[in-house]
Amino acid sequence: MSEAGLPEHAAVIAGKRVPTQRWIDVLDPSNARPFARVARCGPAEVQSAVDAARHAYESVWRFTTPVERSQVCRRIADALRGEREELARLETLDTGKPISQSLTDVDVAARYFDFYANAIESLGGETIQQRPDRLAFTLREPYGVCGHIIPWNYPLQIAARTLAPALAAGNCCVLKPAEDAPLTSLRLADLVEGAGLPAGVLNVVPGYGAEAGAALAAHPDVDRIAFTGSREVGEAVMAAAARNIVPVTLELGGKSPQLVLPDYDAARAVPQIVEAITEHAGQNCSAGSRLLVHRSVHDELVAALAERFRALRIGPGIDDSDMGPLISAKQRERVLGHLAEGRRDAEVVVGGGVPEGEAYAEGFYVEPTLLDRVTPRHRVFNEEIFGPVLCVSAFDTLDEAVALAEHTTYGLAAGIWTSDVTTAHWLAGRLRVGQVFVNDYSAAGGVELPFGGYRRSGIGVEKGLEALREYTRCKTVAIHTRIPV
Ligand code: TXE
Repeated sequence: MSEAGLPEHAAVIAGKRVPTQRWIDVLDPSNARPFARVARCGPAEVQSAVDAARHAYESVWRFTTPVERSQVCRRIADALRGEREELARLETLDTGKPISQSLTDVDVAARYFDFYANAIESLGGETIQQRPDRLAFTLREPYGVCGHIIPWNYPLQIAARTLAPALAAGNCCVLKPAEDAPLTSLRLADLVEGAGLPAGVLNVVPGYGAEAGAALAAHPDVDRIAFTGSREVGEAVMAAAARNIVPVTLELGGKSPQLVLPDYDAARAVPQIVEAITEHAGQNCSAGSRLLVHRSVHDELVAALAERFRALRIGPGIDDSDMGPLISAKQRERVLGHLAEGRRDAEVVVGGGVPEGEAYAEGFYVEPTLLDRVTPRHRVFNEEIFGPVLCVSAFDTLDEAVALAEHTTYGLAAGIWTSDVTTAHWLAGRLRVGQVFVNDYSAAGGVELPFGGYRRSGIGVEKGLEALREYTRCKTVAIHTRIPV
């Protein structure tokens, strides 16, 4: 406990809580008040964490069998489920999101550990029949020490998404959670210990990006880096990794379009279109933030969306509102900056600012906002807002819809709403994005589905079996088999 009575959470390195004098206050986004403190780690703690991970790798983890690692992952999944309510409460206090969304996050986090527990048991290399007197085959080996830098929007889910395949594949990890929402990552470190993960296999170093994050990304003894966050920091992480010639996975957000074609009963799409931009107040890398609507259904759809936007209950996540606050004052300023331009450039159908009323005075709230008549000339059309702001544009032809969809440098996801299977396939092939969801944007949540960005949305693939391959590397062995006579 701090002098002010705040619970304190130290870094976890080599299975131990590390004493520190430097702390970061963690704020509850619904009222901007601190409710906990976490260690402010820097290069020294990152060095210890990487050393601990290396030691655990060389002394224990690299000698484990896939079955042993599978069993540990399964127990981690059980441990997450065993603390479902408490973890969700912590996640909601930390991020501001509605408690039902946090409960889902815990379930999804557990499913990642289950999924990779199963998958690692069947991962294998291949045999290559190159010559009769040569037995050639490939092995899938872990990298060794992996660094994971994660954001604040889905802390527990993203920690599990990136750690579960890495650990299952036999790597040891150093996790740097975001300064704005670090608590469930630290709680995860306790849970994995209880689940039998040897000390040092997972180390958690909370801290600021410029201090702990940069030190981890640049560390010469880290063999692989996974980063989820802003494009600007992604570039810096990739540059640091380039100096050590290590691979990176980058997940850098998007400006994902949803295309509504005239043949589709648009009313059926309304709940998912709204959810895709208001889940966690739009702070979601694959948020469906641009709605491209055929002109013939435009007015009717915008009216239906407006009705649903107006009905959303905004409030603290702990009350299980429909939409909570944004994560921080900084993010709210960013989103309000976009809204100021949106009000000037486009037509505000619903929202557009800060909700009125005393209940919203202290927290980082913004209104769910529906902007119509947005065009590619507008900044809100092109830049990731990372808030509950849906930008609507009308199109007349499919080619025009594709041109609008592609008018971005991002390429993470796209939604297509159509009853015409030929059109669906054609569009899925055309769009330069990593994931296409036809008549089901909620598929974005599936842990089994590979997930990665095209273009400036990132590099590499997370989730699904692809991620397991990403956390192993390929070694070729060739043996001369001719017996001398
Ligand atoms: O991200 P940062 P921020 C986007 C979204 C949002 C914007 C800014 O558009 O509005 O980024 O958010 C760590 N070296 N996304 O400022 O700074 C940091 O401590 C190494 C999209 O919060 O990128 C945190 O752990 N690490 C997104 C993580 O990077 C550094 C999720 C993300 O923070 C660092 C979040 C450095 N120099 C934001 N500086 C998504 N893809 O889902 C910071 N960090």
